[in-house]
Amino acid sequence: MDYFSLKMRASQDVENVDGDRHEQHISGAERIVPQSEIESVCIAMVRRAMKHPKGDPDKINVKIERVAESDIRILDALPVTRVDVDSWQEGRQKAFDLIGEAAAGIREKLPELLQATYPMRGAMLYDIRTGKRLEPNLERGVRATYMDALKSNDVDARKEGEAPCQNKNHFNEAIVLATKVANAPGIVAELCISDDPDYVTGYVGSLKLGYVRIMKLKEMGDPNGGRIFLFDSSKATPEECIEFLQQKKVLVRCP
Ligand code: WAQ
Ligand code: MG
Repeated sequence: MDYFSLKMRASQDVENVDGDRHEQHISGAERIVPQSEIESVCIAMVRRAMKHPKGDPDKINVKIERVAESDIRILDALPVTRVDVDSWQEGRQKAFDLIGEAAAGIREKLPELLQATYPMRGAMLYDIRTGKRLEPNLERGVRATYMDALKSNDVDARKEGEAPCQNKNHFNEAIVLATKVANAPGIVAELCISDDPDYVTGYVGSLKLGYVRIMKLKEMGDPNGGRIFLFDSSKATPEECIEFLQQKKVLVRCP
């Protein structure tokens, strides 16, 4: 049976000080579902776009692509653990410590790298061997795409009468992304902090550590967040890694 990838992007037309108009991203979502679910998922995506707290969209794009089942890789979700902390400062120390174990010598560099991700829409891809950034576009970063939870559209996975995708579930979306990223060639660890001002929980992820939720990684109200994918160029080429992140179709089996 074939599947279909659905991707939604919503944007607003904004005018800058020079009078130039451009599209500003407000929301996005993606799914990989059987044919029978295309319509309902499409409706849920449009609904999500229309109700986004960042404002009303001027343009909504929904792209639907057939995906051969033989091109889909099924991965087990990273095992989840949770670290409670008293403050976001303590949370960051814990996160940096964990990543320091995964990649020697990186710990001191993390605060500065993290800062550099704040304006980016994608993730930083950082080579721990050379200390170089590997994103083809440094402003945008690398984006992981073509992934979903296996059967996340099951009726029992959502409330009665509520379509999936309507409201963002940070954890469900993050475990899928983190699992894909951890399995990418050459990736040794990921650090993630949401850019949503009222979502302060983040995580460190890797095949070794699993998905470690750190309950406070920033101050409530802080709009800054970002992702760092730590890569080891002695294990794979950047091209292989980026190809996997951007092209490989992945379904994540969640417990
Ligand atoms: N690929 C790469 N980077 C991305 C992607 C993607 N598909 N989507 C977002 N980013 C980057 C981007 O720079 C964002 O600013 C940053 O990550 C944060 O994204 O267990 O909500 O979507 O409860 O705000 C973690 C859940 C939620 C923790 C993370 O991230 C938990 C979250 P956001
Ligand atoms: Mg966000």
